[in-house]
Amino acid sequence: MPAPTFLEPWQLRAAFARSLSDMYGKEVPAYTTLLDVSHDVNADFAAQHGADAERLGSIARVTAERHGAIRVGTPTEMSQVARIFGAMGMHPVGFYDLRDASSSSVPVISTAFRPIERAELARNPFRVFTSMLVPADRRFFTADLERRLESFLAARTLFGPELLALADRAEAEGGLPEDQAAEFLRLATEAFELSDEPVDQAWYRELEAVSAVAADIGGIASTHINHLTPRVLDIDDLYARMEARGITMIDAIQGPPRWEGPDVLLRQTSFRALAEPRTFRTADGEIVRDSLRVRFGEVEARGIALTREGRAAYDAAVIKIDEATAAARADDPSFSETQRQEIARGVWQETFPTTEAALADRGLGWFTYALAEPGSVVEPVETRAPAVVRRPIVYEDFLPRSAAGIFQSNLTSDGAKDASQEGTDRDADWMAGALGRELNDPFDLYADQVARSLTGVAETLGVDPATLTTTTGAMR
Ligand code: OOG
Ligand code: NI
Repeated sequence: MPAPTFLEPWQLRAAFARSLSDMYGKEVPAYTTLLDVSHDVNADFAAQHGADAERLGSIARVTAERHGAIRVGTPTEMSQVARIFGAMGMHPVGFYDLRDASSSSVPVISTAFRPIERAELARNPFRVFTSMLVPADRRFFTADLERRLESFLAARTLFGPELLALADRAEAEGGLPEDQAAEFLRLATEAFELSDEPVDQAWYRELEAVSAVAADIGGIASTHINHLTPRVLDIDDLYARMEARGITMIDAIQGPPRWEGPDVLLRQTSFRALAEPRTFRTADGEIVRDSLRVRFGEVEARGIALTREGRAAYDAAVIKIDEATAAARADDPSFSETQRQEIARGVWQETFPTTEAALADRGLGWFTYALAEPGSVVEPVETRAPAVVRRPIVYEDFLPRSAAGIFQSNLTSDGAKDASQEGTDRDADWMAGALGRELNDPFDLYADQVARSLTGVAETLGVDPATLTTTTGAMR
């Protein structure tokens, strides 16, 4: 008998992303439509733009690329999620506080699990945006509701001991033999299926009055994948094609506007949550059929990762757009999304340069440097050393404001938020404590990638890395 194959973390990650996608496609048929349309958009874009289309990732990577979103209730559940994703070579990156980023009631803080090494990202970039409830936050929950919520959450088991034991083994041993890998993947996928256990109607509705997100997380005894997001190379084209198919998208594309310069960070949009049949247990113990709108379809286009300076410019631009939009809306009640996009494009033109070279020169975007391979198609770069090519780093993370927009646009109600109450402090250190692991800073990861690329090239050429960056020579 041949020795059983051993699956490494990246193989577990790739297999899990596929398995989750298959499961979600069966549960949410509109997701399959979204995948079909995404494929068409990417194929057409690649045909039109040739090698340029692959500047921010090979077609193979982009086609397979997904991010998922999940939501849990407690630090214990969060640390278990970290073990399961740890087995797949996915590490927590970034801290997002959505409590303030949204005008609706979104009482969660989040991180994203993803591969952090360049080579690992290239093998499979699967990432999962993971949110956890903050029941102690008095703006959302009274002391009494917090106590009942905590006891409900403490009584449930989202991830069984067998799944966690396999996860720990995979992490300790750098993978799993084939048969155990299959079992691990089966159990991990099952943990994120929608349960048909009856939902306690009174409990669910009580939480929903406070926050639809709180009800989704703490109103049921299981969890589920909330959405699975494919990546497209032209999100405006995708938006138009989905609407043409009769699928109503949310009003706006979140994030940067469409414009003539390089795409930065992340643009996202979604279709509204669908009513899915669910069973409920009423207060008299009767089982009734009803529906819940919790899961939706999201799609995204990724651009160049921004440095801290670039990100500050982005954040300032977003505030400017908001202020200009609010002023215009006050003057004209029929102010439209198209007009908002025009304002946004104007602000973008004032904020960001229209070329990659200028983004690099001004220290706004992250780029890696490599030796040009003889005979390869060298993209135009303006580094000092003629043999060196500069490539943009794709943004691998999320945007708190867009995430809040995605949450918010899919809520059935705004819920209730008492702004007069003091919020509960939660920060990256607190999240690291809940996870029981180091929380990576996204900026550090990008900076590291740049530094390593520069050192590698400089060593080969026998020069100082600072001479390799931009025409102005500034090393960022
Ligand atoms: C997460 C919403 C945020 C994104 O892509 O920004 C998100 C959720 O709905 O659980 O997925
Ligand atoms: Ni998402």
